Amino acid sequence: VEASIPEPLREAWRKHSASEFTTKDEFEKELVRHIETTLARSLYNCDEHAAYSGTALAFRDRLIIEWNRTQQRQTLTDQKRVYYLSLEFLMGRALDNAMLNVGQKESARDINGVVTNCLTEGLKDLGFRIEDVISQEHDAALGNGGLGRLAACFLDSMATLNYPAWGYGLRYRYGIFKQEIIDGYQVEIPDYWLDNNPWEFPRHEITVDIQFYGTVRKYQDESGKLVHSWEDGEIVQAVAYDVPIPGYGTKTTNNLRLWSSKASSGEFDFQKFNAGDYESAVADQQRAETISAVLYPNDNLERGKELRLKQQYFWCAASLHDIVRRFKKSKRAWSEFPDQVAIQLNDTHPTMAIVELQRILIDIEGLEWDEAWNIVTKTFGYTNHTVLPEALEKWSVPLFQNLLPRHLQIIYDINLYFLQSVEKKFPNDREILSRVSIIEESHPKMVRMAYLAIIGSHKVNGVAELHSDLLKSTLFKDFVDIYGPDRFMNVTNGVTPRRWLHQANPELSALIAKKLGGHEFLTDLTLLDKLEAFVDDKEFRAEWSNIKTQNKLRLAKFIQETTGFKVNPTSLFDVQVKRIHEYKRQQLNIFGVIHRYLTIKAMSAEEKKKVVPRVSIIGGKAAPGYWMAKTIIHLINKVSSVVNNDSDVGDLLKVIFIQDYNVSKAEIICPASDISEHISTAGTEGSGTSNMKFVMNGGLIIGTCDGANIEITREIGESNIFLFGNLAEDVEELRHGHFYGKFELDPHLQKVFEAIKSGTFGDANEFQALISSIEEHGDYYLVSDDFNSYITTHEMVDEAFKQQDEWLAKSITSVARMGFFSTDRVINEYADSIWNVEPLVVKD
Ligand code: CBF
Repeated sequence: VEASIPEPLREAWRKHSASEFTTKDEFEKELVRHIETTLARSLYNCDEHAAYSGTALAFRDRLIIEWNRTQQRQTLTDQKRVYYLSLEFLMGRALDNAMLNVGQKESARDINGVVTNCLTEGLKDLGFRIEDVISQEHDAALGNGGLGRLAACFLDSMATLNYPAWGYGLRYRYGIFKQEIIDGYQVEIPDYWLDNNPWEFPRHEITVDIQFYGTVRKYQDESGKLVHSWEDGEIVQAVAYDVPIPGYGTKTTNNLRLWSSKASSGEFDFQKFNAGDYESAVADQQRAETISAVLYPNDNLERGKELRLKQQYFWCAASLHDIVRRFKKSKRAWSEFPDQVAIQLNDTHPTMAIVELQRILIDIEGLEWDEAWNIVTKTFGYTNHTVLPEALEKWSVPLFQNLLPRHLQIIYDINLYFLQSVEKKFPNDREILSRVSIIEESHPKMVRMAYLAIIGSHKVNGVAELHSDLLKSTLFKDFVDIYGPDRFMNVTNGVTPRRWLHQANPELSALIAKKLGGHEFLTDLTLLDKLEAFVDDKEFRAEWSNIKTQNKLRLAKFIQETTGFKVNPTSLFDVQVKRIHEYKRQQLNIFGVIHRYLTIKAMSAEEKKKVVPRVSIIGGKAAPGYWMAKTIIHLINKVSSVVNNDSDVGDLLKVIFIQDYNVSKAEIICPASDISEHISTAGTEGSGTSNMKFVMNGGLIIGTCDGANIEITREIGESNIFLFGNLAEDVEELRHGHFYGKFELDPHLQKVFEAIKSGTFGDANEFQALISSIEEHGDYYLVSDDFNSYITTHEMVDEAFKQQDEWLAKSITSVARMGFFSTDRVINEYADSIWNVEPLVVKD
């Protein structure tokens, strides 16, 4: 193709094509140009935010070139591509990450923290500090928590490893709400994040019409073939917005395509407008735009709302249309579709894509059912992230019938053929049919999306060993019997070391690079194991310890600025940051804090001298309708104001609630923890990924035998982690005992409850439901059962922290053994065992 373009033309393009900045002058020129022309600002009114926008625009001009080239390369080679369908991409900030990934920030900070780089220097010449400029960026928060952040880490690794891969998601106008704490209560503020977003490219020419409602007309065509025609209803338009995803240390820049909804009939109804009916003239437009307006703020909790199903179908149908269009350009036979296309379903949210592909193949492309279904099942893979029953998606059949009538028919057919095959395999087992049916025979009937996802995929994976084992032995047991064990597998999660080590903790990354002779560990994390040779090196330990102190100082400063509380950075920083959920047990944490507070209050002055000062830091959002989670936040904030103002306690204990925890705050928090808490009831957490981020940054962890804590323990060694609590295999028995045996509250917890009930932390009625869920209603999350082991393990943490030398050895050893937890390893596993896709290596 290149050869078909005359050389002078190519030469002219090459000459003027944007390339990396090599001098600060080049960058300054572009920065000033963007500030003065694109942003219409000047020397006199260029604030930090304008400097950020100018930098982002100047930098993104460079990014686009590689992005275009990557797309051309992928089209030309026509290799198999991966499409990652996720309703959530929790990206965080883009500028810092993009600069690091394309190497324009590499020399930004040397080991002593001295900054030498053309972007940094250029900004300085114009009166700005790069750190301040970077921190102007609004987080792209199109996700709730672990699931969305995992998708973002996957995009980074797929690009870094040169896989031809696209992400597909929704372009929400409002991301996850902003959390404010007012009088100790969570208040939700809308997160409108799209003003001046330099990272997205509207593709107004790429639109897809998406149909809803209507009816299905059945008739025979001239050849006698039965035709299903989906007619009438409502059409909404999907418009593509593209976001470049640069890989680290490679020219590959992949694409994330987000769909936005718009009325298909143009701006608004002119007939109504001319008749003076202004309100209803815009009503259709507004209704259409509502589809992509807001991210549902529930994590591990499904509510069965029609708008959510609309979002899911809208996004799946637009993405499938795009994928099929791209495939059809290659003029290959349909049977080759699975050789060219792998689609990964991030949870059951995109399960409608299975049904949509079957519909396209049989209703539009005219394939026979079996041929089409064979293509579908070879194309899809499904990742399950949780065993929690409240998170499993089910849609009511009447709602489905109304919104997507043709799809419901197809689901019924899929189910029929599936149940016929089950009946053949287990002719004497009638019960299994109702257990595995996609349709639950309840009132109303429900469509079980996880079952549809399993039946329509060739591989189903869990996200950590215990989680995958539990799926096979409980939730999906029947399906293992039906399909055999090969369809089910485990791929333990990871995180990208680029953002979570190099970007979040540049000093530690630089120190590691100094020891290992370069930054290669960022693309081969197993190289970290070489650090173990330096565990006893005194100078190295001192540097390691100094970096932790600096990071703690940075967090202490942030805490003072945002909460007004002053914390002593020599204290033990104990962190739990994640979504607030009963199964994650922030209530256990705060009860433990109250126990510590009561213990200190009862101490003599002499005894107090032996106490290891502690700062308990907790952060996370509760789903707006999750009342118990909000009660936990309220209690944490009440305890914080009592403890932090108690002069008897002083610096021995401080309790901090971090408001509006998000990705950019995590980047400050993770490097600063001494110990972090991953304390879910055993068997409830899919994997957890913040556990990995903390250990990668030299923090130790206290945790239950749950999720990826188990593999972390296996990798770093039992002596480097503080495990406590009951095991998953005992949970059912214990729960049974709470109802049918004698339930005895742990005596220490009893004292904690007495303090709360006596009003030590304000109006006791506010916390009554939280207490009675444990005392009276069965303690489903085993808070009481695990309390004693939790507080005694914390005592061990205190003792261990006193031995700073040993603590440092644990910290270094743990980091050295974290090589397994890079998403690069994870993506390679998906590529080999699910997608069957090869990287597209780029030559210079
Ligand atoms: O696999 C990524 C994460 O997904 C969840 O957040 C989810 O299902 N929403 C799980 O709860 C996490 O355990 C898991 O790490």
